[in-house]
Amino acid sequence: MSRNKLYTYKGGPRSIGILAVAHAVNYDIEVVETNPQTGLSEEYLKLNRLGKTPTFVGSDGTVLTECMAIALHVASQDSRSRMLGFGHMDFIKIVSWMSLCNTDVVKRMAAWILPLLGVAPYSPDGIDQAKKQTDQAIQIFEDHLHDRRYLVADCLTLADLFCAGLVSFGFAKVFDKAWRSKFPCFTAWFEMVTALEMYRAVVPDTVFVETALGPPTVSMRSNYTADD
Ligand SMILES: N[C@@H](CCC(=O)N[C@@H](CS)C(=O)NCC(=O)O)C(=O)O
Repeated sequence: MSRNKLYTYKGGPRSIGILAVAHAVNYDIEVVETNPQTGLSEEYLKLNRLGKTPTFVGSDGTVLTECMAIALHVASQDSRSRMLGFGHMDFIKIVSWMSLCNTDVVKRMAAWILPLLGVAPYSPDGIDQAKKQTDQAIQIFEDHLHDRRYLVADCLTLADLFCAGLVSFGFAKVFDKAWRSKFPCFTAWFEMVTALEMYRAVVPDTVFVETALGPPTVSMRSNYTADD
C-alpha cells in the first residue's frame, strides 16, 4: 500500500507544522523533496497547478493543496488528540491564528526578508516599512501571549506548531537579539514550541539569528532556496 506523501522542500516553513502534528498524532507521511526554486515536474504541476508547495497526496489518493487544509486534515487523524482543541470554538480560534500567520505575518516577513536575500527588489525604505508592518502583526501575538502559554486553550494545539513553523523563517533571518527583546512573550512561546520533541523531530536545531541580515550580496542570491 502506498504511503501518505507531502511534497515540500527541506525546512519549508509551511510544512513544519504539518510534519510536527503528524508526528504528534502518529500519522505516517513520507516527505517528497519538491522545491519550486529548483524546478517542478509536469506530474507535480498536475497536483498543484500554481506550482507551489506543500501538496499532500494521501494513501487513498486524496490530493490536498493549501498548507492550512493539509495541517487540519493531518491533525484530525487522531480523534483523541487535543491538537484541534477541546471544542468548536477552540477549533475556530486555531484556524484564525493559522490564517493570520499564513497570510499577513508571512507576507510582511517576506517583504522584509526576501529583498535582503537578493530575490526581491531592495530599497531601504521598503525594508523599513516591512519591518514596521511585521512588528505590527507580531504585536498581536505578543499581546495575546502576555498572560498565556499557548495560542488557544490551555494546551498545545496545531495553532502553536503551525505558527511556530511559519515564523521560524523570521527567527532564522531577521528576528535578532535586539528584535527579540521587544517581543519577549512571543519569543518565549517560540522557544517553548521549538523545544518540544514533536517539533524537534522535524527541525532538530532551530536557528536564532544573532544579528539580522543586512542588505543583499551576490553570494546570498545564489544560495537562496526558500520562497514566500
Ligand atoms: N496558499 C499556499 C501558498 C503556498 C506557497 O506560497 N508556498 C511557497 C513555499 S513556502 C511556494 O511554493 N512558493 C513558490 C512560488 O510562489 O512560486 C498555502 O498556504 O499553502
